[in-house]
Amino acid sequence: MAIARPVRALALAAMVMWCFFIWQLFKPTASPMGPGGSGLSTKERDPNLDPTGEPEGILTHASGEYAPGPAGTARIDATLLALVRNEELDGMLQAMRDLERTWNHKFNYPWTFFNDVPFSEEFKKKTQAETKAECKYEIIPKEHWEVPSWINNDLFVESTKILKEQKVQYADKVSYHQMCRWNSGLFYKHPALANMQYYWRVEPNVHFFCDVDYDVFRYMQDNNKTYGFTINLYDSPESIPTLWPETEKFLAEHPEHVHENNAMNWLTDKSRRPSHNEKANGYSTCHFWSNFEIADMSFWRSKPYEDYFNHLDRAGGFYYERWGDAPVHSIALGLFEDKNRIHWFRDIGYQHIPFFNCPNSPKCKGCVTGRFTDGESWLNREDCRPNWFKFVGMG
Ligand SMILES: Nc1nc2c(ncn2[C@@H]2O[C@H](COP(=O)(O)OP(=O)(O)OP(=O)(O)O)[C@@H](O)[C@H]2O)c(=O)[nH]1
Ligand SMILES: [Mg+2]
Repeated sequence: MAIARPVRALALAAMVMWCFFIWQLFKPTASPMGPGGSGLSTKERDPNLDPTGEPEGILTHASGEYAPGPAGTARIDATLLALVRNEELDGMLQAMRDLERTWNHKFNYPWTFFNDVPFSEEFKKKTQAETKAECKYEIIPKEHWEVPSWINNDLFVESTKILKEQKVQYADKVSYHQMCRWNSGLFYKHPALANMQYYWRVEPNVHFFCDVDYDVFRYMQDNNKTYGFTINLYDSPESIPTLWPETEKFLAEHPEHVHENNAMNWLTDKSRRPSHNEKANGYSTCHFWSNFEIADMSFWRSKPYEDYFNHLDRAGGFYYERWGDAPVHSIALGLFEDKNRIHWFRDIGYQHIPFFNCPNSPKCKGCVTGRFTDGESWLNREDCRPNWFKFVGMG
């Protein structure tokens, strides 16, 4: 029986609408980066969409020399490192499972866990059960964790009220300030790390998606890298209004610390997000998202960084504002290190809610290639990688 033409047209229109609807649901989220912040500008292509393999340079692949225990000879002085609370055990186990599956079961680098209170027996037993590698459980010395003597408590309470009004997250949680300060300038002074040079920072609940078959610590050492990141973001300027002005004061006192091949233009860019630069008084707010870090502690232990951290610490902004270890580390690296020694680990698939680094590689499972966030679309504006690529490159 023939179907009337209007009915056919209607069916066709319905089919087109249905296809459009399905496409909208499943299309990959493009990574975002236009100046107004609503998606990639037409000139910018997300490099995560390009096929990604192992990095160039000297690589050491897994071998029998990485067997667990003292027999392993190929490992260098490096550790996986996590500051974590007993209550976060499940999230830690999940993060460990991901990293052991994709990387560490091949290399068996030790894990070092840090806490401001003793780890529970359950925490120790269950984390050790996730790995063949050695696990160490360390308490942070009081003098590294306590609020420093020069912080005025009344001023702190007043300041947090203002930060809260400006919607700065966690501003009134003392422990959050303590954590940021410890991660900025104290973790690498812990006696348990005295013989360690490199670390890979891991937080509870993060995800790793891609198999990595080379020793990332030896990659850092053999290719002269100081710091590796996966995600590069804008910060909330309200949390750091005087961080850049304090940095400028420090630079006036110590111009000798600035590296000739620095990333100053990435730190001070104004063109992409002018309002952030303005509110942060000259700092773009671009930073390496430090819940993921693979780095050489020699940099944190160097005189330029020691001087810089002490200056910031005395200025009080870890408490009177909410300076995070991410902008502090990033500003220091951008000023005092050769920018060619900073590496984008584009091949390490990673997620800390709500952002991803998800490369185009058959070695990755469980993340959508090129997806930057699975949260609200405005979060796409927070991606600062295009500036890093523009001013420094993708090495
Ligand atoms: N032992 C201990 N660990 C802490 C404390 N505060 C934070 N941490 C750890 O420090 C890391 C960063 O803290 P988060 O609360 O995740 O901070 P964040 O990543 O900025 O915030 P989210 O976006 O909520 O994850 C995590 O590994 C926490 O487990 C604390 O008071 N004690
Ligand atoms: Mg976190």
